[in-house]
Amino acid sequence: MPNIAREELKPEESEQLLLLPGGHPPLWNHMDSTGPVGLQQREGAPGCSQEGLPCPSDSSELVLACLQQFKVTETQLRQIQASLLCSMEHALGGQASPASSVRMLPTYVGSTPHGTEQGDFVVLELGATGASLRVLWVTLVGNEGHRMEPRSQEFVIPPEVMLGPGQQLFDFAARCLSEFLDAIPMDKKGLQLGFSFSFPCHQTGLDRSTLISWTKGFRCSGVEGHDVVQLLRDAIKRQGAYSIDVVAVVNDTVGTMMGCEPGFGPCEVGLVVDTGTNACYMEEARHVAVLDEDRGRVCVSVEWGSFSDDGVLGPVLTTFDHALDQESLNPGAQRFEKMIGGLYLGELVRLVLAHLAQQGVLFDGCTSSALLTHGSILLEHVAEMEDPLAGAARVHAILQDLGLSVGASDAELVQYVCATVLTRAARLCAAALAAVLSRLRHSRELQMLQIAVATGGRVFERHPSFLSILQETVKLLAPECDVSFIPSVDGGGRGVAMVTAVAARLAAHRRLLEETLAPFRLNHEQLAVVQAQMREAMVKGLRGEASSLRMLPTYVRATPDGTERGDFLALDLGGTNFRVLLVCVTAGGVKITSQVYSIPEYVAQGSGQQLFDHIVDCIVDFQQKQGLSGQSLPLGFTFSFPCRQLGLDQGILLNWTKGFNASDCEGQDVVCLLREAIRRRQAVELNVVAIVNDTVGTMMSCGYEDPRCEVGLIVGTGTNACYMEELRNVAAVAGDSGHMCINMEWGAFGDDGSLDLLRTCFDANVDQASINPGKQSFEKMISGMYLGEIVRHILLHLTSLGVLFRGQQTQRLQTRDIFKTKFLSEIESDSLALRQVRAILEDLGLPLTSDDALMVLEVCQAVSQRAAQLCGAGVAAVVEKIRENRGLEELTVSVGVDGTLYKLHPHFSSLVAATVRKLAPRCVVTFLQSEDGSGKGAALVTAVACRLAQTACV
Ligand code: 0WK
Ligand code: BGC
Ligand code: BGC
Repeated sequence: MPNIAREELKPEESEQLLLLPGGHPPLWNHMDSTGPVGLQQREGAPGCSQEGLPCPSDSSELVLACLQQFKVTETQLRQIQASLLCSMEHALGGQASPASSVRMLPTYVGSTPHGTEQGDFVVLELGATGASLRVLWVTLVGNEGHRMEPRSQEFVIPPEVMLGPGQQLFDFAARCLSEFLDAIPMDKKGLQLGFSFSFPCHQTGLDRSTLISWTKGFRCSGVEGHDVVQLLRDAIKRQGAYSIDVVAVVNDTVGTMMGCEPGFGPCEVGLVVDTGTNACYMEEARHVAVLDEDRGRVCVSVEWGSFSDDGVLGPVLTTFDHALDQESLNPGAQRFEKMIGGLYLGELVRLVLAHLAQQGVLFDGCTSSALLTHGSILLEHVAEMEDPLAGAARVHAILQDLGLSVGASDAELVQYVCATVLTRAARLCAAALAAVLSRLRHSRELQMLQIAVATGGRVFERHPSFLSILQETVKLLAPECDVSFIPSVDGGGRGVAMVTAVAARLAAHRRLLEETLAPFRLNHEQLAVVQAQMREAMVKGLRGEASSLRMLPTYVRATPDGTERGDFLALDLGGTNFRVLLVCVTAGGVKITSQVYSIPEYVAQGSGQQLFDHIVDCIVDFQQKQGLSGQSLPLGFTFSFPCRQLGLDQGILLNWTKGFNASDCEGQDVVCLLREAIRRRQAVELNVVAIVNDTVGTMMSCGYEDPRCEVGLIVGTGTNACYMEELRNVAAVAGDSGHMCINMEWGAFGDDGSLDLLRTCFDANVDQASINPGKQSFEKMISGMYLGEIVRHILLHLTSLGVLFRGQQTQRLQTRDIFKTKFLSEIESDSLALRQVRAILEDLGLPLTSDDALMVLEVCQAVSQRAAQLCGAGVAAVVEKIRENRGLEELTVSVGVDGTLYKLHPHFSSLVAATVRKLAPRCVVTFLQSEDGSGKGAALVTAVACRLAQTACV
């Protein structure tokens, strides 16, 4: 090798040169003052620039000047490392990054392989190795099994396919797939394919990936901006030879990382230097802004090929790099890749050789059309020529094939050029890798990082010096990282199969999830049937015929007209809380003072006497606190259970619901039970004037503000509705004019089996476990007391299928009522990120992954959506009945609503309204959320009764 006189270099430069790692001869040491040994005087030849061949000393200057450009100093490498690291963190933060930045693309690969993956997978590799694609059949045998060698076949991609219409490229790929599979003597049913697509893509799932831009030698039309998995699926369908399920798309760096030999791993960085170059690594998910994750890691494809921060790259870009870029398919793009990728190294060498030949330094100043032809020197040529042993001979052979006559010193100089270009590529790649390693150490808050890097690509395979220079330079730039480089054994095919296995498992889980939730996804037809069945049951119930809807007259004939006045006591029993209220109705409005009291389960399920004595105790306590003791105010009793009312103050309890089961009450007049309890508690005067259902109380309470409010709806612990029916339609009450508020008790809708088509096994589980099996069917599909339990049973089922929580059934999840309905409202709230969903579930002691959290969210959404839609179908039946009762083309009506589920669930109310709009398009329905609960309504009913009683006395 020629050597260059030392005095030419700046002190720090010479110092650095000497430091060149790995014992590789520093480029210039061999250059003596006379320049490369071979640069002696040369005679003219055709195509040669005879005149003014440089004298030996000039030619070494020329060589030095030419190759000097490829020298990247340690300072420059550190600047590139720092700028690349900055660009990585910028892109991770989700800040819009200029095209010249790295892309940091999440790959949806959340864990390195845990070796349990098993099965046969087809892998299609496109783009990693330039003008060829490879198909592999990979058999994964899990931890135990003996490793099976993948079968593979390589297909050369014709240039016109690499530059033609995208459909042609994908059809070509599908044809290669079939040709490969035709030769495989295996069972080819249920084939699952992993697509290794080595180009920058925005992934939105393991099997959804949109191509950002072509790189390397590809530029097919109609693909950028499209989902390449769909394009492949369409091509396979067009090919029609095999039904192949494309379950995962993977960047080649990810395949390389995932294919890391178990004994060495896990590798958490994948580095590819083949035609192109790129790396991926396992980043902390919380640092990837586009993912709303706070736990675990996710593999990020850096796409450092697009790094070209002019500030730091400008100084190292040579005239040859600019020339290469100008003649490339994508000028201005992938500048960093074009200094490292195997597709470009050969071209850089060609450009340098052509330049040196034209300068008369090489080949006697002779060039050849082949030497001047783009792409005539390939990566493998550089590898062969650079080979320290056989290289010189190969130089002669290869360059003679290019029509050049190679002098003795030419060969050495050519090898020099190859080594120079390659060394720079390796050092730049090292700077980039050092940036990734620094990022990893930083994101894991480690002093020292010990890491395994999986390497893949023909530059590694063919240029052994590439790895050693890379290693040395990484040690220089990232001394706090202890890096072991693990060559990938099969170019990442196995790694892609690993990801495919994980994707296949997740896809199978998703299918099982969809199958499980499908019965909860009610379509318009099904909801219209529910509406029609409810309508029919309403009519039958009003006629007193057998119906699951009791349609109980409430003896409330009018909504308030605003003339009500006075102070009233009100009780509100049957919801989440038992409340005692003082309601003062004045011209200026209604003032409410209330106190919440609990009804312990042992009281709710104890004796009736105990329950009503507890109620009177609360009233007395309230009166004392409000200074009302001894006053006998008219009292309105909101009793939220099915009662057959014989009058405003007579209500026979038909059956308990919602977890109440006090004895000796069913079949009794609950007003009497209350009065007896009052009597038992001497010295208490209470005038029970009215008993109302909470739906009626809610309708009245909202009707006080909006006279069009003629429907009351409760969706809380239980569910029910009432509405103002034409008296003529109420068989149980005499009279043909005027209205009567009907308590539908729609909770029992379907108890006659009319909802069985919609009932799922999970509904049956919940019903079986309830204290009133076979009762309140509609309620048990809608209301807050049951939705959490339905979700819990679905989660148990999915866990038993291995879809959730890795199939581990936990004691907690088998505990009744452990999954509160309020969790649905919390989990489904838009403001909650998945991580908070996970926090709720972890509090339940559920060991879950982020996929689990996502699935639990979908289960909650399916259960609450069905509940809201069924509720909407019920309201649609009611408002349509009122519209038809009044023979109106269009009805404008308001619905007073109360209940924790309706009020707190983030989407329930809007889903109900949307369902009503679809099923009752001729009704304009306004939903009024009751602010004061039905206690106020009960007081207003009492006030109306008192007003009517007074006018009756007058
Ligand atoms: C508040 C009403 C009450 C009704 C309750 C229903 O004042 O009468 O029973 O809403 O909602 P829950 O408390 O069952 O969620
Ligand atoms: C692509 C990367 C790929 C790399 C190595 C680059 O051109 O943009 O996605 O990983 O080549 O094949
Ligand atoms: C009761 C109804 C009540 C509803 C809402 C149901 O369980 O049967 O009377 O209106 O819950 O609280």
